[in-house]
Amino acid sequence: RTGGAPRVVLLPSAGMGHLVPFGRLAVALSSGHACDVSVVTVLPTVSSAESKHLQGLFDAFPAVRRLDLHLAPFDASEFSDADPFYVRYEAVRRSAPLLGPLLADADASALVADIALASVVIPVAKELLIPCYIFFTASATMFSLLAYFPTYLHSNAGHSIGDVDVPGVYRIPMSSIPQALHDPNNLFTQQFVANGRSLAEADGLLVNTFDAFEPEAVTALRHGTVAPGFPPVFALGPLSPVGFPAGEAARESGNYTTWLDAQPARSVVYVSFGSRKALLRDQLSELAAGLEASGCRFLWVVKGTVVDRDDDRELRELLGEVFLQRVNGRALVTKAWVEQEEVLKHPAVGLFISHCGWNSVTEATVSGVPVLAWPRFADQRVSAGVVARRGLGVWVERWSWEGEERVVTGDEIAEKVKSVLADETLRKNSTMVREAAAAAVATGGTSYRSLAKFVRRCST
Ligand code: BUP
Repeated sequence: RTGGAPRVVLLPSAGMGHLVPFGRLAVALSSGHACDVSVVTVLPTVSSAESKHLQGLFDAFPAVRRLDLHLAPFDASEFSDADPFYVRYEAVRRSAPLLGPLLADADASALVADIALASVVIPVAKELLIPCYIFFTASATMFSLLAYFPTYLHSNAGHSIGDVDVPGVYRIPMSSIPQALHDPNNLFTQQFVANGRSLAEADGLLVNTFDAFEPEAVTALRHGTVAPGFPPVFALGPLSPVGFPAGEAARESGNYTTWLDAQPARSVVYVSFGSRKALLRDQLSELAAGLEASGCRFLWVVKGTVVDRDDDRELRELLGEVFLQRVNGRALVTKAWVEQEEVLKHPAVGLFISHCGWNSVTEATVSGVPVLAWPRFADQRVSAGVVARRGLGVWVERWSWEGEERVVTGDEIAEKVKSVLADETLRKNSTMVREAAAAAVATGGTSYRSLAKFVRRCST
């Protein structure tokens, strides 16, 4: 090695929920801590949103290098029923041996890999004597579940999954355990367990959270209470939104910024269920009815299908021309990508109806916008629990999640939206969360120190 700045290679996996925080980490390390950063771009990308996001990152931050990894041929037919993202994780996992030459060429002093790839990537890095760090892009609470899950399964052998009491953290109710984990044969469960088992072999673990937001989980992970022999844990969030030039996204969605500028302060309900899952038709209609009946202004990012590349059905077909005309003016409904970090920072936005993807939660902590949590699948109920526990938002636990038949009615949604938007205590609490998030990343704050400590370790 030639010395100088640490050469850190970042290896994200698929899905905007993973790519976005990796991009933020790349910028924090490169611009904020003078590291020499490369980001592995796994080709082909899954969706146009991913390609655009990566291109935006490399264009805006030319110091961040791009390393292309072409996936090895992969027969996906055995996983025809699985979620396309889990299949993608599997494809990247099976291409892990191709990483060796890439890391050697980059003369990497550290690899930071996505949690979805942990168990296959750690051995590759070890063989090259490159320290391997694992970045968990969801909550520390979910991370603690992942770390404890292999032990739980062992002690629970022969029984179906129940509440999981994570040592040192708290009891995660059965109803909040991601749907896939109830099935031991699910592809995701197999990856989850393998990755959980491998964590002790990593050189360190990075989490996009901050101590004051998830004190139980961060402390228990750090102290090895969740699982023994744990490597150091760096809680370095909320990673700052990077703010690529919004150009194309803004054009595509009919210039939502201009519309927001024209709305009164804190009057707009921003609605987004993330980039991955569409609501079922019946629920979509009730949500539309509820938003309309609430009488509130709203900006709604609608998803029609699972992977946005295929997301070409017209809004009219999804929601009906008549609805769109009725709400025209007081609402902006779009199927295009919006720059959510900008939306949440806009003074007109007063409430965020969110699926509680972890990035959305961290962005809400940065902006201090109160959340009406409506988790839909995966780790989102665990995240909604954190949101409610810390007073960033409200979670109506009985509202349905994927796989449940019950449809939440428009009337119920309308009542809740009105009351939460008017809730002054909630607004005060969410402001306090915003202040705590800002303090964590400010010079000398807990997350600031964690990131600096991580960089020091990469330098040695
Ligand atoms: Br949709 C959408 N604009 O229009 P999450 C999302 N985002 O900027 P998810 C936009 O994508 P997983 C849009 O700000 C967040 O950073 C949003 O990540 C951004 O949820 C990211 O919130 C979405 O973690 O991913 O997409 O469901 O479930 O994998 O966490």
